[in-house]
Amino acid sequence: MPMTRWFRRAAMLLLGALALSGCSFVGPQSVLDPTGPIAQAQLDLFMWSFWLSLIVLIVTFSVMALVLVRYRRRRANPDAIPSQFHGSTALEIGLTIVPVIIVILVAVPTVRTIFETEQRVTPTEEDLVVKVTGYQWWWKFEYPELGITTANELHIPTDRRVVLQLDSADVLHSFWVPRLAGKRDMIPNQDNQLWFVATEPGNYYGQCAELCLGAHAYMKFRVIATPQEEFDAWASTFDIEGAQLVQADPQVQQGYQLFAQKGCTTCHTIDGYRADTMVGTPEFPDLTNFGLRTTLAAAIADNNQENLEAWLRDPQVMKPGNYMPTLWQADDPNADEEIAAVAAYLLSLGTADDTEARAPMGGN
Ligand code: HEC
Ligand SMILES: [Cu+2]
Repeated sequence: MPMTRWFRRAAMLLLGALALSGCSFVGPQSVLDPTGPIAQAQLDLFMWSFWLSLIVLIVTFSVMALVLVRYRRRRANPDAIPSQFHGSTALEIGLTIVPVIIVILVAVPTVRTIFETEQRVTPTEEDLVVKVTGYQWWWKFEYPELGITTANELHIPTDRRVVLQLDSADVLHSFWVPRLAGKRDMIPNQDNQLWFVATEPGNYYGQCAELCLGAHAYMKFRVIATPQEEFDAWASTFDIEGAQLVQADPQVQQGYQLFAQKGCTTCHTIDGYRADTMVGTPEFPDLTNFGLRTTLAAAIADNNQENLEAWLRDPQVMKPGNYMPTLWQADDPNADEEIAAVAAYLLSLGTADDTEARAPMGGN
């Protein structure tokens, strides 16, 4: 029955439209919702080419529709041939010049934007320089002027130019925060640069944009832009004299002990607390002030007691393929209690006040 077929077609169209409308244009990783000059310039260029293409499309399709209707075969005189204009010099010149003009209209702003946004800059004292290193599958952020090393959450001040030095410790990665700037490759032993300005405070979502094997899809990060004073307050929490404070709470104390006993210190640093076996720069996420982090394991989950416990019990469940081992046997009778204590300790980092005891140096 043709009627039902039409109904089905209409329903399919409606569903398609609904699905499309589900793709929000202003999600947390949308290039259509830029903040700051770089992302804005890139969007402007995109919109310019988009409208230009739309005009070309409308003109071309209108001419096509006109020709189809006007010169269609007519019943009254089926063999009639429309008047021919082969060899029309005016038309040929026109059809050559118009595309050239269109190419110029696209090329000039494109080249200009590339020079404006991709140009290498020499950082001045006004700028904030951050060294970013990509690892399989997390990010190290170092602030050379502030002596801070952290992971997966890049704090920056608003309205100030941030100059990133991009590097990779292993394979190719790509640094991408769609709302702040376009992608930039991170290549081992090649010093790439990216700069941007966040003009609004916010929590910007980032993502590795270069297939880097295993847990690539889980290699996310956050850029947390706050006014300069808040940024300074965050940075000052890293002024740790000798060792990070440990809260007096017995569970936190237990977690602190276990952190060394379970061997976490062979890989992870907490300021003033690292195993002697660890040499050179840490190749694993620095956990100093971890309690101030909002996310966990390269921004794949919220940082809270429940998720941290799940992570510690078996990191492979939450983030398949990553390089952190499980440190508790499945049948360990103390696992629940110990994991809860370590999670509580990690969440307390950076939140203790100065009246609490400083942790002794070194692991066990
Ligand atoms: C063999 C080295 C190794 C050991 C030992 C190890 N980890 Fe990890 N850890 C890693 C790696 C690698 C990652 C990064 C995983 C990822 O996100 O891809 C990680 C990530 C983490 C994270 C998330 C970091 C972040 O920036 O979000 C936490 C928390 C953590 N480990 C805690 C621990 C604790 C607690 C222990 C001891 C029970 C421990 N780790 C033992 C290698 C190790
Ligand atoms: Cu990557």
